[in-house]
Amino acid sequence: MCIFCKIANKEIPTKVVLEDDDWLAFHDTNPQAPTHVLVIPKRHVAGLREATPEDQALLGKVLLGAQQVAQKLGIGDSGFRTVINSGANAGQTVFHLHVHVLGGRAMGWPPG
Ligand code: D5M
Repeated sequence: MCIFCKIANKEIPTKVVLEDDDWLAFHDTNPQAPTHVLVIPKRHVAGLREATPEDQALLGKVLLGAQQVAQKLGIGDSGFRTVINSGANAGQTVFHLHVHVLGGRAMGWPPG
């Protein structure tokens, strides 16, 4: 079982921010901003490249979960960044779909 499936199943402890039946949000252990949370579907989807039309509703729920996280942690007004790394070249290291929610500082563009 992949590491984020274990987190979703509560087999690995993590700092949960929010969750519902379909998704879980938890603090990233290697934060790249003052606020850095990951939102994952509880059902395993390897990444955005592997998502199918059957995952459409789930993807929407995960994105709205990211919105809720930003509101709860107080970065909704100042602004926040959402990132999905897809594939090794983009920096994906965990092959269970996750949305990074980053905030609490000004962001540069383009990303590195
Ligand atoms: O992002 C994968 C992210 O997952 C990276 O920022 C570290 C984080 N990570 C890895 N293991 C854990 C655990 N156990 N808890 C919380 N966060 C974790 P990627 O886009 O794949 O590079």
